[in-house]
Amino acid sequence: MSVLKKSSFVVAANRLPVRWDEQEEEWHSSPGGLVSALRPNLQEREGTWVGWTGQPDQELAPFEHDSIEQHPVALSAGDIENYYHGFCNATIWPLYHNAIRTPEYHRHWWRPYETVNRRFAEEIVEAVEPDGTVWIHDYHLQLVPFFIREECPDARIGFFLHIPFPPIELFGYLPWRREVLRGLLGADVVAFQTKQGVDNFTEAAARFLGARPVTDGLEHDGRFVRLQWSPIAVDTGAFERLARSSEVQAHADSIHERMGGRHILLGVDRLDYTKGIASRLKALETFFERYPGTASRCAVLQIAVPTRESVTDYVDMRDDVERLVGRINGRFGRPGYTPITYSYRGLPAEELVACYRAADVMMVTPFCDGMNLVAKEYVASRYDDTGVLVLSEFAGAAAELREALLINPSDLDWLAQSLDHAIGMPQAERSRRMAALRAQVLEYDVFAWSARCIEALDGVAVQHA
Ligand code: ADQ
Repeated sequence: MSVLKKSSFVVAANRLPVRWDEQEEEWHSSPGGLVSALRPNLQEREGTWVGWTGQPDQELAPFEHDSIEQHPVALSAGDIENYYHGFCNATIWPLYHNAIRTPEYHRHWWRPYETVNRRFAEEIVEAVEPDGTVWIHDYHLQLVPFFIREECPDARIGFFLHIPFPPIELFGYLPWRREVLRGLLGADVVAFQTKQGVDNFTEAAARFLGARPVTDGLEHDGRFVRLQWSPIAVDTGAFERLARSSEVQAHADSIHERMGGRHILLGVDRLDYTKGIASRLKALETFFERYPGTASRCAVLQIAVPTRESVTDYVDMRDDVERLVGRINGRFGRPGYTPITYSYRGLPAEELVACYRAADVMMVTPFCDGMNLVAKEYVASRYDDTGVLVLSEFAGAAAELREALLINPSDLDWLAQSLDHAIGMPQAERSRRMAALRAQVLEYDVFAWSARCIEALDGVAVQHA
């Protein structure tokens, strides 16, 4: 474990913000709002990012990319199986998403989760100055704050959970609930996407660990842990710039043309069971049945990004989604008209924004979602106050995007009716709603989000002084 230099600011996440390009044999930056939001801080403070490269058994020395020190953590094939696919994605992911799928509890997943979290903590301790700042991201690394605190009592430690923190009735099932809570409470600041997350965590920590709720946080083990509600956001300016570019405009026009000039209803999701894609398709079937006048003027574009393809639940879900698309197209299609165009792939940013520009209606209908950035990206791309966002009440984003057409994704009739409403919405109402949504994502973008989180962490220095 050779470290080039100690850093005063370390970010840790399961993945490094780079990926290896096999063909070009070089590292590329992964796209994403989180990296762009943190880049200025990381560069200014000569920061380090600790994470996994995405490849098994890759022992790499730290290296620099994009003016950020990259500090790889090696994971074996067994770690990937048990820590990542097992505990992270088959225990925590379903449990924290309201147990939409039944979480599995296995000791042979838990132990590797602990071991890998310890390894991350060791790498972080190697990388950070004793009184430096560490910002840990997401459910893969919930034990890391405690492990770092043991070694580095003067470090300022922040943790941000990107997914929901579940209600106590669900969290209580976790056989290792005390260990997870103790892990998180090693941080100085624990932040969540929604106020509900803060409330659920407070209740769980009080009940299962005896932590004492106080103003803005908890007292535990003689320490104050600040709890924060900081909804993540998008790089609104970057989306708007892309949306205004002539290439994207031209691409959006060509999508419109390909869809026969019809109104376009768009869905863009990772193909995950939390996102409610099958339910959305069933609601679209109802829409085509009940509102034939409106529906015949519409075409649906559903783009699903491949994800977790080795997991049975995800393979089954893909089959379900493709069967539903086939059924709807069989029932409502006719020569020259395919109601649903379905694509199973990730898109480059320009194509994604062209889809946002082409779409008259954006459908974001998860059963449960920490935030949902697609909803905010769509709004950021509608610089001319056009378009309608149909949004699930169960996305974290619904707390801020109140002028969307809010729906319950299980209520297929309501969703179908909302699609009809969205298409028929008078221009004035459409612009008023979108202008209000845009004001929200303009004022509170990903830079405001990271500044808010880092400010809370910097504030901790005063406590330690
Ligand atoms: P995700 O579950 O991955 O993230 P989401 O917030 O929707 O969900 O982010 C998806 C990202 O992938 C978006 O930036 C989107 O542009 C991109 N994407 C989706 N489909 C794509 C496609 N076909 N091609 C290219 N890109 C595509 C988790 C939580 C969320 C939380 C985020 C951030 O589950 O609730 O909002 O972290 O905290």
